[in-house]
Amino acid sequence: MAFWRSKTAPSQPESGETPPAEDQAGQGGMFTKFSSGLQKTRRVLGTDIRDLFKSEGRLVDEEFLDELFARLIRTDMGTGPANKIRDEVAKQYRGRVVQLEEVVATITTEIREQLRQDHGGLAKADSGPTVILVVGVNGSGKTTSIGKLANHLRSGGHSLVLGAGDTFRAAAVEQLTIWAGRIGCEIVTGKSGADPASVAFQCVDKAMETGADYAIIDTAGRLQTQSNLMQELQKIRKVIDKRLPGAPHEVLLVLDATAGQNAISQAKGFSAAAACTGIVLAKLDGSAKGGVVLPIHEQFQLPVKFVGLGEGLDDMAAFDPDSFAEALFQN
Ligand SMILES: Nc1nc2c(ncn2[C@@H]2O[C@H](COP(=O)(O)OP(=O)(O)OP(=O)(O)O)[C@@H](O)[C@H]2O)c(=O)[nH]1
Ligand SMILES: [Mg+2]
Repeated sequence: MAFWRSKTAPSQPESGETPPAEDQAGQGGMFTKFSSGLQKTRRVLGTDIRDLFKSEGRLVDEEFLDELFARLIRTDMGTGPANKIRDEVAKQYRGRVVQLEEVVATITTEIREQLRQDHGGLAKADSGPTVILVVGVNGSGKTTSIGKLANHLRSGGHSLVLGAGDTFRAAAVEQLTIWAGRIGCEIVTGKSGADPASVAFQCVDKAMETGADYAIIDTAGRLQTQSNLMQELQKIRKVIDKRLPGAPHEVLLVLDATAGQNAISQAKGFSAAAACTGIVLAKLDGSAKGGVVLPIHEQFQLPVKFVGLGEGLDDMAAFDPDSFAEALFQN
């Protein structure tokens, strides 16, 4: 799994299977991308932790451990993950004078361990189109993330159909139509106010008819507490499954990283109602609360599949725990 780099979408679909761009890009690119995306979080975490040390090192005692804990919490990683890091630092260094680098190395390893996940990549249907449903609260970054994901898949030579399932706002359909035009892929839209489930059905239908590799369906933003709208998601799922049994293969929950701990209550509601299979953490670049990846991972057992690192079509990366952990402390 690796960061993907921009490639202009071909005007004609490439014939045959080309490995996705993410498989072709190097680790170095991914690290750079993460590193710039995590600038704000790093500013909080890196600076704060550096402040704990004097040039001659620092004795690891209760006071130091408490100060370390308080600084970790500021990144919105929550008490569970921060306590585990505190305990690990205590276990290794209590009563010793340590240097900054030693503690940072321990924290990085601990974060990496906590984020270890088995399956970060996108699911793939055994046959027929892979259907991806994208859900989340208002403004979390759903439509933009779909644009980025579609661009990535298209750049890898895949054919796809987008479904403008947010029929609530005309601007939403317009936004996705512009992305589709730029990327060079099909889009299915419904009339304003049309049943989003019918747009989802038609999108899957179109993907099957045209032999597309992927169908990606946008939905209107909703709150996890709006039970009628959450039921609507269930209806969308049901209708998709009716057209293509077993679909959707992925239900991606887009969370706004700037929401920090609030993103957790969102994830709770959505993962129960919409049977989410993975998370896209958007706007990590604009957030000083990137530590929220840890509790999300800890509490939901849902893999963080992608992170949004800007507003452009190329500003997305497949989530990689190693790069994430290292980028948090890079100067
Ligand atoms: N900096 C930054 N901005 C982002 C990112 N992803 C989305 N945005 C911005 O966030 C705003 C909302 O993004 P949308 O994609 O429209 O969000 P949405 O979830 O589709 O919104 P609704 O359809 O209204 O619910 C836009 O201004 C995007 O440009 C990201 O990764 N980084
Ligand atoms: Mg939208």
